[in-house]
Amino acid sequence: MGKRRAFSRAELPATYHRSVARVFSGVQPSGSLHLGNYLGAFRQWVAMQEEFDCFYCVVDLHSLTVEHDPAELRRKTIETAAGFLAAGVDPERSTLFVQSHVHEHAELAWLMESTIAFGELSRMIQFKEKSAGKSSIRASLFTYPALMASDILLYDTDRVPVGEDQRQHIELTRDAAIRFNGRYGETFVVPEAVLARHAARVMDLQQPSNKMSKSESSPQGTIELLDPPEAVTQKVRRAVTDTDGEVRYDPKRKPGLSNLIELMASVTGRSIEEITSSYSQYGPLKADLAEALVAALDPVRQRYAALMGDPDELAFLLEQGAEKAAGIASKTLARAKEAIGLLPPS
Ligand code: ATP
Ligand code: LTN
Repeated sequence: MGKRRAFSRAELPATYHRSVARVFSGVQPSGSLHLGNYLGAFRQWVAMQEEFDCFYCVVDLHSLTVEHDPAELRRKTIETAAGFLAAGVDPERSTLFVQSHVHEHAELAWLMESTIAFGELSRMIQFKEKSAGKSSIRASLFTYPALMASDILLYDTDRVPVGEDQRQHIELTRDAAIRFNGRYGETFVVPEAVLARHAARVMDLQQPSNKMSKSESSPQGTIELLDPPEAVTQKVRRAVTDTDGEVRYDPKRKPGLSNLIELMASVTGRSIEEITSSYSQYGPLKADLAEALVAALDPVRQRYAALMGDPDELAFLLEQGAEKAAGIASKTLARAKEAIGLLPPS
């Protein structure tokens, strides 16, 4: 075990000098953005820009963990970045960048793999779900949480806004940071997950026991961020509910209806109680929900179209973002390499 060393003030994690908390989050460019990404993640990202120093990342290296097509990955990376901006991320206030443009992510991931145990990785639910029934599983799917820990720790992150499905990965990141700091001296800020109050886990509208997801969901069960109003309305109208006809929030017994109620609460800001007491039938609830979703998603769709019409501007923003991100990441990586015992170059 390495000898503990005290850091001079200049070397301490940046949080010790900061008055504003730092936020980091990421989305994979692995498919079309959907309502779960929007309500579970993006809306929090946008709200947090008001108060915090935010870093939002298209985590393209994570998309290499499952089968992929290179040309499609490049296209999705641009589309996902446009999706962040369309959802309201403001590049004047937040730093927006692509993970592979900042090489420190992959490098710190190796140090994280050397901090996290095989047993810990084996317990990750996402690994179990994504590897189930597959004949060929990439090694990176297994070590993925080490890369995610690296993403977060590189920026001395205090808060990580994510959907419920990522909670376990953030816990592992915290454990890794605490272990590293304990073994090698104070190096990383220990981050916290921030979950949306409602809709932290948006379910598939056709199979309400499954999470709405880019890669796994049914097309009719997934509302895409860019779905036109008619598609949104139709998908909500056809959402699977149950036959007892009572408007009641009960995720165990009435998963389909409870999902719709949660969506309504998330998109309108009304409480679950207020919603359940104002409807006695499913039809009107679905109609109002469709209308509220269309109103929320319409401006996003329009901004997206404008952004995709100006690829040079988007490329410029990503380049600027990567430069700023690298400035911070390189310092944290140097600190971590030195702490773990790697000889600094002379
Ligand atoms: P994939 O299916 O490829 O794993 P995904 O749809 O789960 O993709 P991610 O890129 O993994 O999306 O997640 C981006 C962000 O959106 C994360 O913060 C994640 O927690 C959140 N998120 C994803 N799906 C949902 C959902 N159904 N409900 C709430 N939040 C979600
Ligand atoms: N693993 C996440 C995406 C992700 C992320 C991150 C989220 C990669 N790195 C860092 C927050 C912080 C997912 O699959 N949703």
